[in-house]
Amino acid sequence: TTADLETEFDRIVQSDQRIEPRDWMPDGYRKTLIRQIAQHAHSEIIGMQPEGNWLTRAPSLRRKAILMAKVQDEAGHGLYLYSATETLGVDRAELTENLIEGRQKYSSIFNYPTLSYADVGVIGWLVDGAAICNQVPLCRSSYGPYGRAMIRVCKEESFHQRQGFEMLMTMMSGTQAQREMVQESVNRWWWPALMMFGPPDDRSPNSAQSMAWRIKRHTNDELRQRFVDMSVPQAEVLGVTFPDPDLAWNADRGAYDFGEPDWDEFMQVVKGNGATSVERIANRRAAHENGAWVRAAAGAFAARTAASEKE
Ligand code: FAQ
Repeated sequence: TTADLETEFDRIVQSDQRIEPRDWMPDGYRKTLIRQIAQHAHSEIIGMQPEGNWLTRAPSLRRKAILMAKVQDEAGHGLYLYSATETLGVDRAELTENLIEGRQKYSSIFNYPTLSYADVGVIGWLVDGAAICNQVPLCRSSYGPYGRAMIRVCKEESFHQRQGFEMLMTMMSGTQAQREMVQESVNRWWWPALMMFGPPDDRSPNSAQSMAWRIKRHTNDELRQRFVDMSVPQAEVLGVTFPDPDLAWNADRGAYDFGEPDWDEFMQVVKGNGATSVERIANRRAAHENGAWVRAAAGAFAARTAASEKE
């Protein structure tokens, strides 16, 4: 009966075992996973654009090769995550339609422009840094295909974070103009990076249920705090500051106090009113439409191969 299936589902989740694609799961669990994993996949794919913007202007062959590899890794992450979503019974083509028609979200962070080359380093350091902070606990997510995908994704994101930090270290030991470029970029990205963790806990409608199902392991505010605590010492090593007058060590809490992100700005960006929201989707739509002939050719080839195997 359904009650027995639910009991078994709860037992698996509560004992920290994995739910696998063929296991019974509540509709709400399936829907939540499709929503979160698809949004995550879309973020990886849209997330290729801000840094991709600098591929043609990287200052050396070495920097260009590194950046190209990183952007390609993000494409790989998107494809893994679309595959993980497909195990829940949705089709990747449908997910792409949802993205380009604005029916599904992607991370707010990718709706900001990359105005200087320092942004490449700062995205690696702070954006990949925030992504790792959020995603390491997701390696223990209760849904097997998602948790397993996160393991490889996190390894690659760690490399991305280090390449960003290394690039910034190089710039910080360069000229005064380079140091200013890094600081200016940090000033623009700090608050949007904090927003990546989602709304504050008292305004996060999905957190409680996702935590009970062990899809999420920590609340948005817990992870945001962890990220701030991790980033401040790194900023000191680099020699940059964060644009937050309220940032201060709190010995009682053993953590940094920090200011409130602009949640109105966050809501506007999530609604599709970010500085580059329209451009990001237009680029994705154009890439999809320009790739139609590749999908048609691959489909025709697969059909012909299948037919000749039957003969
Ligand atoms: N942007 O109730 P909650 C990367 C939405 S890393 C846009 O708290 P939840 C790597 C949320 O969907 C970035 N929307 O939601 C990379 C919900 O709306 P809905 C991707 C946001 O799901 C680096 C509503 O607000 N990482 O790509 C955001 O429990 C460099 C209420 O929020 C992931 O997706 C936001 N920041 O918690 C690539 C990680 N925050 O769906 C290239 C996996 C919230 O009900 C270059 N996802 N919303 O219509 C998660 O951990 C969670 O989904 C959260 C949100 C924490 C993002």
